[in-house]
Amino acid sequence: AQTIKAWQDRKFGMFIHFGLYSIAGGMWHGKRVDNGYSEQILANAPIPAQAYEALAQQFDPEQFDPDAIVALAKAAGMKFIVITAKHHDGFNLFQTAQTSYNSADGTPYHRDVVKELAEACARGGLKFGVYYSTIDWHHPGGNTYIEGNSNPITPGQEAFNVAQLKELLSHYGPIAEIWFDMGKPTPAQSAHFARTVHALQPQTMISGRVWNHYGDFAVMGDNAEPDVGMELPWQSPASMFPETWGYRSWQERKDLPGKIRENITRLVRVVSQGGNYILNIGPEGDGSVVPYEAQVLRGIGEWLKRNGEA
Ligand code: FUL
Repeated sequence: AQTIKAWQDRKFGMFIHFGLYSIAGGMWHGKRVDNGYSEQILANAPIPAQAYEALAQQFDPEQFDPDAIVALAKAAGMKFIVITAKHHDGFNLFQTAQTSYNSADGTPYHRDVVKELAEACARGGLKFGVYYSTIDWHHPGGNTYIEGNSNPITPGQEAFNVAQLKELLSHYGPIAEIWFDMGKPTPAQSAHFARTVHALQPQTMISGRVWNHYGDFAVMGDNAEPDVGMELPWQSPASMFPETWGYRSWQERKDLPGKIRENITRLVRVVSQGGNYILNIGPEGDGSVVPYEAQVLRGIGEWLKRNGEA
């Protein structure tokens, strides 16, 4: 079982935002959607629910290579990976009995992405975690994207989430951390989610975005760092371009050396204050890692090696 110290000592990890939105890549009907994050394009475009769901029929990421992603994370000096098991759109990257809207049962890919990455992490010696949105724009009777990200969670949705949490904590080996995100649970709901996780895996670190003080670690705002000393273990979630976490085909990716330096600086600043730094990649719809993002990661890893880490 991991200790909190072991979690803190990992310091640097990879976040992966990947899902149906990666296929859209920040474009809808040939137009750039530039308001909001591209992983939330369903809400931002907005895209009619049925048209968005139809993206599942195009989900066939042949270039998604879990072992290569693990190797890349290791080359960067990262010690863990967290992937979006379910984002706000409600599409699942794992086989779940709760809905066929998942990569294994509802797409031509027919594969459990979470499982394959979990196994690759185990093979490569990295810790594995999942991002899990407690709101779900696909859930019947749940929150709709018109309402936004921070809505009450209906009792039906609470039950659905708890059933999925049981699956995630039972079928994928040790889950180092679960990155709950968004939604506006009641204290009883936050407690229910946390209890469900810890009943199955007491060592799993729960993110503060389960809310109501049920988290094991604090998550800073997106791309933010604390300005006061922290009591809880904490993590700073970072994207290379703050405009998005999910793949955006038209993102300008310039000044690679500057981007590498910027991320080394952020990493060192976060780690020197006792935090841990989770840096995101947003693979393309076919599962390939954006070359620029891979180069940034390799650049950080080279610097860490030259400076005696990793
Ligand atoms: C946010 C989410 O709403 C974003 O889409 C993204 O997942 C980020 C890491 O957390 O709050």
